[in-house]
Amino acid sequence: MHFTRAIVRPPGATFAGGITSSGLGPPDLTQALQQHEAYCRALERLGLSLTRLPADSDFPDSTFVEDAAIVTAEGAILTRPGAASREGEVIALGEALSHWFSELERITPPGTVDGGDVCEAEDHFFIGVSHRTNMEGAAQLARWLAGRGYGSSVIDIRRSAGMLHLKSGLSWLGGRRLVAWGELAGHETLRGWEVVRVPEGEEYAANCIRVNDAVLIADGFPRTAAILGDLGQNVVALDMSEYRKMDGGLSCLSLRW
Ligand code: CIR
Repeated sequence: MHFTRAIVRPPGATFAGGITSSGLGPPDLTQALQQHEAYCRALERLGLSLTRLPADSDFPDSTFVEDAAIVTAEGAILTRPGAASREGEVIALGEALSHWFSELERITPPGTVDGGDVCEAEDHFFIGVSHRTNMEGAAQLARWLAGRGYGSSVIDIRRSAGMLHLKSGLSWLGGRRLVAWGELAGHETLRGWEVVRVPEGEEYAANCIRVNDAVLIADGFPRTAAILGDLGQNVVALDMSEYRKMDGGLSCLSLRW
């Protein structure tokens, strides 16, 4: 789909108090804000109009807007994030999205879904069951998608070490092409898709986003950038160091449609 809009939200003063397992140390807020601005400018250069929500220090992880909603060409649904500290993030996203989507459904208890577990690939969605997204949430989302003409399949990543969300290890590059790392690249659910493997040691680069005629990837992963470049992709590399410290990737910093 051709993207024209995105919602973003910079990190707030409590950013370093968010959930993380990275062991990379605390993020530097000034640097994180600079990286956020560069990310926003890259989206704008690709033709997107941004809605910039104000930072909210009540929710340290609220810069990761992708987790609170799923937006498709056929409508949007609010999630119910799997981490208790993040549940309230949905309120601001719901308000913002209601300007464009009049009928906003939501994932309801006992279902939980983090948007980071939902990988859109044209008319098909891969839904990760993770420590954030449960079976019930995945089933609710699959039903909602089916009602809008989308297919879906579930991939259980609960035993995949180091993978917070499905999209930590899987991204869509357009057409039938995906990029993935590790065991996920060979997962039976991806049979029939062309899966580009991220080289060992560059796993973090598997979380990339195709935005119109470009692919945004994290800076510092030259082998992945070269592979994508050889495939004819217009690669734009962005410094994500401070978000990586908080287990965040490129995709989670925006909701795009
Ligand atoms: C969290 O653990 O929820 C945040 N610190 C990171 C969320 C990253 N979101 C994403 O990959 N979609």
